[in-house]
Amino acid sequence: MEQTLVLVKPDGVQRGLAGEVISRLEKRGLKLVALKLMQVSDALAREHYGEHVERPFFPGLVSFITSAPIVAMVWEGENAINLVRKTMGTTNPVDSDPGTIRGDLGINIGRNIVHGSDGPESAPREIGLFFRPEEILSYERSADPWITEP
Ligand code: DAT
Ligand code: MG
Repeated sequence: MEQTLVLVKPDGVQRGLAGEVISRLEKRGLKLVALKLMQVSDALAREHYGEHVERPFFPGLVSFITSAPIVAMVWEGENAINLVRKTMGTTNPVDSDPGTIRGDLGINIGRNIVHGSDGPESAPREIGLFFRPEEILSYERSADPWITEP
């Protein structure tokens, strides 16, 4: 089953929106399989956002993501990567549709509340940066057959 990394970024935690993000993904039908509150180190931030190292916003991005605790999670489900991205909304909240996390809760690209892996290559790479394999659980929910046709 597909898995994806989701981060509630420092702005989301500071604004008390971690529960809101979790709630929206739960209600969507995705399954939470790993979760921790953590402080991101400079090294982890640079590795996680490595694709953006040449961009002008990179230093600000690293200092922001390391500035306060985040909630890191792995969510699982059919098409989990794409579903999380759609539920998050576009990168810039100014363009995000109402009904999405960023479209309902944000107004600024540098304070867009949430991170979600963007594809089948980045998801396992990012999950591996934030979680050891034994921290990711496998379990049944009684609602599963009511969410996904068996
Ligand atoms: P996403 O988080 O939607 O996957 P991304 O991977 O392109 O977006 O960028 C990572 C983060 O960097 C993004 O959530 C916010 C920040 N960012 C992206 N583009 C930016 C820009 N033009 N100015 C400032 N921050 C930006
Ligand atoms: Mg991205």
